[in-house]
Amino acid sequence: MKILLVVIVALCLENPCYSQAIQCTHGWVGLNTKCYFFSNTKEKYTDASAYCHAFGSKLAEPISQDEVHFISKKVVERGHDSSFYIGVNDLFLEGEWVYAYERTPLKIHPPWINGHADNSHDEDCIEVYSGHQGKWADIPCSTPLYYICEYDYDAEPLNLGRRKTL
Ligand SMILES: [Ca+2]
Ligand SMILES: [Ca+2]
Repeated sequence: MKILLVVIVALCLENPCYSQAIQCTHGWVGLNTKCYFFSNTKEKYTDASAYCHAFGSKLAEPISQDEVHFISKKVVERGHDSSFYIGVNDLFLEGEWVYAYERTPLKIHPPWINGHADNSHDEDCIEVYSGHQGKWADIPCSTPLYYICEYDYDAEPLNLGRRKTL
């Protein structure tokens, strides 16, 4: 038993230990139990959301600072002037930012570029913007942007047909 443990530790030192890592679909990147897709095409918000759903995922709904930082870091890596949608909006009640799928208030403090959302042109969606260290701004939902999908490896599959009647 002791020898086995030593071997496992040795393998983990030699290569990153993947025993806890999750297997994401090719082209997706993982953080903890979630897998993320950063799109290469731009869509308006509703179409971006539909694309995520088509892949059994949803627009990213960061629920921890870890996830907020991870998303920001990846967006910054994409380079200058890249903006991405996530699944956060205040479409239903101005100034009340909620997760689009979960329909619950934000569990994190939004990293607004200017400290707050300004709703300057009826802006009810979020852009995560590479030009400001991946911080957030509110933006009209009709703007074509890149988008970030996520699925949780450990969670139940998304119930994307829940609005239909049986
Ligand atoms: Ca708004
Ligand atoms: Ca704004």
